[in-house]
Amino acid sequence: MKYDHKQVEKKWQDIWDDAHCFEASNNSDKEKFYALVEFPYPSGQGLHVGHPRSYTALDIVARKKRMQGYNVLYPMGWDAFGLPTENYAIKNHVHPAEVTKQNIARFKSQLKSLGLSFDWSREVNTTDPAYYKWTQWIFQQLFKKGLAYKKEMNVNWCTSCKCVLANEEVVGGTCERCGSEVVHKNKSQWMLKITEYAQRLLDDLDEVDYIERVKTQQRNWIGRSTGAEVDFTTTEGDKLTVYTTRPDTLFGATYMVISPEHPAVETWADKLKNIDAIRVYREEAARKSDFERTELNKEKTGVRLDGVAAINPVNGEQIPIFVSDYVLMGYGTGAIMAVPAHDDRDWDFAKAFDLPIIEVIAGGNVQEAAFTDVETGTLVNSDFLNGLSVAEAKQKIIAFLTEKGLGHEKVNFKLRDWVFSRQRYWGEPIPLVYCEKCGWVPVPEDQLPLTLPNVDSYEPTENGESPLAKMTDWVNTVCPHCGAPAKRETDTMPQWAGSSWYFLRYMDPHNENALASKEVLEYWSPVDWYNGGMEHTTLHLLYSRFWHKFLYDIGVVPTKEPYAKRTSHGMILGENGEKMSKSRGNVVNPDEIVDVYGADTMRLYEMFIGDFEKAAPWSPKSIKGCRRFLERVWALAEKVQPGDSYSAQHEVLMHRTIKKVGEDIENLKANTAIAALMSMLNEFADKGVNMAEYKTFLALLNPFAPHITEELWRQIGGEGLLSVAPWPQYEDAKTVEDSVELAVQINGKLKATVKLPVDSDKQAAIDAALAEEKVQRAIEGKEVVKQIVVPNKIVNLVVR
Ligand code: ANZ
Ligand code: ZN
Repeated sequence: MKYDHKQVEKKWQDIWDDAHCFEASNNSDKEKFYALVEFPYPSGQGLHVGHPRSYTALDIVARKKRMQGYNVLYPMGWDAFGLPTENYAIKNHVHPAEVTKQNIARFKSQLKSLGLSFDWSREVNTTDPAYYKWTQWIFQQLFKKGLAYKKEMNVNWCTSCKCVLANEEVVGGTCERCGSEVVHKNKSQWMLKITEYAQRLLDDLDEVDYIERVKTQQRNWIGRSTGAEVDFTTTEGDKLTVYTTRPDTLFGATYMVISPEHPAVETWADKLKNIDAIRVYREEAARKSDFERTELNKEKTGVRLDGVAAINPVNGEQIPIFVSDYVLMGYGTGAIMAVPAHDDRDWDFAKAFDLPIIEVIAGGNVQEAAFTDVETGTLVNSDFLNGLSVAEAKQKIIAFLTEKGLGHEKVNFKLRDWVFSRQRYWGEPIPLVYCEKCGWVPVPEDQLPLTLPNVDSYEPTENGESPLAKMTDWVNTVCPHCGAPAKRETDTMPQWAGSSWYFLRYMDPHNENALASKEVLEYWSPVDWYNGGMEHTTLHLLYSRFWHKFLYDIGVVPTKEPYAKRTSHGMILGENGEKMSKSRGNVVNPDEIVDVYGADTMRLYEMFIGDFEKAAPWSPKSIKGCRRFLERVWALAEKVQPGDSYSAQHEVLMHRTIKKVGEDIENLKANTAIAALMSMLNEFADKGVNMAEYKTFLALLNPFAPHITEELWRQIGGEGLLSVAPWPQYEDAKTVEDSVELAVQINGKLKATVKLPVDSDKQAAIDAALAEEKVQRAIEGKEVVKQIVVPNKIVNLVVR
């Protein structure tokens, strides 16, 4: 019989479905194992060959754990709110809900065709009102605890999406999603106080098993730094406060810079002779992204304030104040003391504006020290700090400032609060009502979900208001508090809302009374293993840790951290080594691969493609190799000899391979596991295979190629479903060979081989060699002048 993947794969997918064999139980005596992959955004393009890399890797883990007797939860769902769907809906005049439905149907059938062992009975969809009821509920809890607030602020505005973006969504000054220019705009926005959790988000990284680069990226993003806030007085008699990580360099501060948006500018407007020039400069700055503004080697620009100056608090010197775009309003206090001798940006600026430069630290590479935290050197030109080390000087100056009431120690974080509103239609409505008398009031809990109204047009408005604002029937309501006329919030939540807690819903997806029941949360928490893209490290991964910590604080979830372990996969690139994209014409459609070669080949190939953590280019040639391997596995079934225990010749191979494949799966080294299975197959093809051996082989291969192994298992009379059969066991002692073959050479030429116990001594090896008939014939009549033994490998006899 020929291997017909189409027939085999469909058949087993149906059988697994009917048997419900991948459904997890919320009521089980087994040990639980919760494996999670990032649920996809169901785009109109369908599944990308990149998706299955992550899904297959954890599918292999999930399948093995199931065979090992765990109660495994491996769920899948849809992160379905978002702009591409909305934009498509606008263009094609269909409701986004309809578009979403079609996209999900396509994605689901593609995923099913890959034989992934998801528990489809727990499928979630973030756009389902029964789901977003709880997203809204969590938002209301945040609001009630003062962690959601509305604020007029300078936001990133994508000129093409007509939508506010979080800092995380701006990449190199452009929109992460569409690549268009991002400008700054003042808008009133809902904000979530993730900054309140900054320290805990940082500290608790020590308690989780995340790969190092994920931890590092999160730490850098949270960006904790310690320094001081220092008050400078001005010639106006008021105070200008700066944040500095180097208060020790205070004597070297020869000018100050404030952000063009700093409120002091308008406070001093009457006094500033060049206020017009300053305002023009501010407008120019507003058009630039933070990224452009703070780039190290960009040309420094600015305007000197004509009419107001500052006074350095430690020496009473009057110093000029500038506005410059390299100082951002959103960090520290939006004002800095500039120390050109020891800060690169200040140095460039001082050179451009011909300002004094005073060295205050001698020795060591101080220029570099400011940026690398290698704070070496000794204080000079600094009065009472002279002669101190940087660390000592910091301590002393902070004590001095504190005592005089001029400043204090201060910890700062780079992390910003999370901009949580979008002026778009296709998102969760923010469940709040504005009443003139009572302010913002939550929609009563029994009225959740607050569903999206049906509108005729989802077009974003030119003035940046949500399309919902035009729906007056929906907007006008009464205050839940006092009954007076009131208005609904018309902004919706950002795409990151639904994904911030979805892993909790999988535990109890049909619960109508809670996001999940206490017992169930207790049983499944935390997620044991979460795999996802590196690009989500500072967005989704951080956001969901924040929400989870909040839910922990209000007693909803039982653990501080949502995920015990986090790994990340490399991207699958096009054949030419570039990122796959339509415009580059290098996109591979997974449907075609499954159609021509089958899902099992596709799975094997994606796992064999290279180190899981690294990017890998697509290679049609190795797909064929994977397919051939499966054909040989199929053909071998006809050659299996009877035998219900491992043969002596294969015993070590069996135990060793069981051990290796199991360990490799745990370490996401599917590629080397597959290589071990390939060499096992070669061994069988060479030397024969019995039933016990073949069964073990099929079990080991099953997580990688579940359909073909399930079919062969049935054909050879295996019991039940292989997918839930016990995982093969090994004995450590049997993984090592107890005898080895040594090559016997005469004058360097191979003449024979001898089998000896491992680590036999030199004499035993020589004796065994001399006992061989071929050897005796070769040395007959000659004199052995030298005997060389390489233990466990070679006996070489030199003869004359
Ligand atoms: C004086 C100084 C001397 C500084 C020196 C550095 C080196 P991190 O470590 O990233 O927290 N700074 C403060 N607020 C700023 C803002 N809003 N925009 C741009 N730069 C700002 O950086 C803190 C340092 O960045 C601060 O310490 C300040 O410059 C600058 F040899 O103050 B420093
Ligand atoms: Zn009211």
